[in-house]
Amino acid sequence: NVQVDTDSQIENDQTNVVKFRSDVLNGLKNNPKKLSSKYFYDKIGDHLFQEIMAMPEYYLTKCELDIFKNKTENLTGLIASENEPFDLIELGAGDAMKSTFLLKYLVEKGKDFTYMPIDISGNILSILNEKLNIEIPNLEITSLEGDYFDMLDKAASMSSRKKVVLFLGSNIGNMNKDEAESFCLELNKNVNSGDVVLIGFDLKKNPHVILSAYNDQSGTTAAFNLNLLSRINRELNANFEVENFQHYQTYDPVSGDCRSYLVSLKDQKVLIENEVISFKENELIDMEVSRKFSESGIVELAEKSGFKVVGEIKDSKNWFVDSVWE
Ligand code: AVI
Repeated sequence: NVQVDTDSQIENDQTNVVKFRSDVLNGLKNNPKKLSSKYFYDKIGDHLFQEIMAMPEYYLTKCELDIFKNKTENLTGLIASENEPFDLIELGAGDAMKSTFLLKYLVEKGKDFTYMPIDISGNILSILNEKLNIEIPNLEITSLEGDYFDMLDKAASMSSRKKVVLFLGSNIGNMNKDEAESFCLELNKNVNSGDVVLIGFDLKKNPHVILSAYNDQSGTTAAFNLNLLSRINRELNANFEVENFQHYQTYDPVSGDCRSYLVSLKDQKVLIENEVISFKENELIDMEVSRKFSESGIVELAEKSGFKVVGEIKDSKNWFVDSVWE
């Protein structure tokens, strides 16, 4: 059994590297050059993201934590008001720092539910499992390791109870408009009427507040972006000289798009395996979008993907919203 797991893990890693290589090479042949922020999260990237969440400028995590910690009763009223048993499925659960407050409350109130964290990382899931077993001994947990939609499918095949699906942290903001729409459409296909979806959105607000969250004094967001070049060096045998690139952040308060770029500081050539990629001085790599929403933008996204907004909870500053859809 162990052998089978190890073999399939190796196979998995190999498929991942092939996909990573082709995404990187295709993205760098684009005009403007582009890398996908989904690749920010290797071990070092995970660590840098933890540091970002702890920075004074990065308000998003604190706001959503305020909702889960201080508005738990409200939240429960929106997702589990009746006594019907349900599965609480969290997409990209990670360390479930915010949802743990909800889980504790639901168990205290004697709600009949199973927590189903979905994550691509089996390692993260086993750490989470251990942590929750200690913190909330009466919690029923079924961990699902893999792609969100494959695992939603698996969850549906395991039980026919009502589903409450959480997608927190403004992760939806890292998708462009089309990607967010197709993601929500796919989500819609994976739930039934009566099921509930709760999505965390970062709201438009004073543009200085938003820009500062991504243009921090400590340079952590810059390091987070530059780490992707180092990751490409490590995993794809490339030779980016990271000090020849500089982080540049923009925020457009009209569209709500907060974008990060890396600027090439000189004419340079980079070798990725046997391919040469040329950069002109000041040429950009488009790294990440973190979209900020208006209330009407959220309603529009819900309706375009076949959902209806049935409730919302904001943090005490009104900077972040957990929007509830059916
Ligand atoms: C994970 N995601 C919601 C973060 C965001 O705010 O877009 C990633 C991030 N990028 C820079 N800082 C944080």
